[in-house]
Amino acid sequence: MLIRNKKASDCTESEVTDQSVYLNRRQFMKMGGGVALGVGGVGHVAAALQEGNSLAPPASLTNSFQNIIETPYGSAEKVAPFDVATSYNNFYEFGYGKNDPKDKSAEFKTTPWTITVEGEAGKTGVFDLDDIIKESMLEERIYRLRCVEAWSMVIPWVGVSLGDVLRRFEPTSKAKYVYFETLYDPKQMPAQRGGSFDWPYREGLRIDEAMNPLAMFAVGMYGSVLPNQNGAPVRLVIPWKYGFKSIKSIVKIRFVETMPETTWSLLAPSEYGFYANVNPNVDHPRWTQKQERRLPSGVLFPNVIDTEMFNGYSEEVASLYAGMDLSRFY
Ligand SMILES: Nc1nc2c(c(=O)[nH]1)N[C@H]1C(S)=C(S)[C@@H](COP(=O)(O)O)O[C@H]1N2
Ligand SMILES: [Mo]
Repeated sequence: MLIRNKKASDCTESEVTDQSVYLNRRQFMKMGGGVALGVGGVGHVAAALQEGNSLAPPASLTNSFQNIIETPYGSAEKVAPFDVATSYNNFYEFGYGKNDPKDKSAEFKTTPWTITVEGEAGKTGVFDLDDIIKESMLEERIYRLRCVEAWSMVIPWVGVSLGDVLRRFEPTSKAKYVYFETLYDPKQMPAQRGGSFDWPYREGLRIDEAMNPLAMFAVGMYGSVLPNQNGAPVRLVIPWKYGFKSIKSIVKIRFVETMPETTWSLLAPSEYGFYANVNPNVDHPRWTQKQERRLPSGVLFPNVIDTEMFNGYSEEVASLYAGMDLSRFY
């Protein structure tokens, strides 16, 4: 995003998708999973879902993925087609182009996967991801994802509340922030072999932000496991913040007393802050944040909409920032 900011006109034709694919997954499921749907267009949805579902969860989680709980989150939203959500990505470890993550992550190995938990917590150590997840019921939550580059999409995530996971490690009263790190493995992640990034990718949240019920520890999307390009096997989804806070392929969680350094704020502190709350009233120094391209969009169908404060989640999160000057703490 530091490198280039796509304009609406830069979109590829493949992103211009038939209106029918906007059909919400739950509406689709309620209509009978495709059985009774011979009409034109709906097949696209079935195909997208099948493609999404072709990624099998590990055996230990098969049962969890077969019993995903529906939640009220985003039930009225029009979900992005699976193809768009999995081919227009930011995952700089695999390259800076929007197609690079999909094209270059096919061989990425995500099992087994462990997460190291450190710092101000009662329970620290190395934990197997399957063991962390097995203890909770998986939920589906449909959230808007708003990138700082001024595009957005609606994605049906599968996962659990981040707070529920973090509480199990018993953070101490000194845990004022929580820091996350992505895998560093230049053999598997080609862009880590060079470039201007100080790898690994790092992110962080204030502890009360992390404990907010909206914050998600996601292990899937579109009803099955995360595709590699979307941050397999586990990522954050923080829907009221710019997308770069939603760190992918997490291997480390550290509870800390002071605000941690984060990748984008280290690289360009005047452009990307620690908080990074979606805010139409605070422009990026090089472009406006008042509007966004809701994907899929393209030349014939730009689909530009107004950006909402906290990405439309004010009711849930505004109180976290009471009294703070959000133009200063951007
Ligand atoms: N490790 C890592 N996490 C990352 C990124 C990245 O480059 N590396 N990009 C971020 C950005 S800028 C966005 S917008 C989202 C994109 O998520 P998606 O590709 O699943 O839509 O992932 C975020 N998480
Ligand atoms: Mo982003």
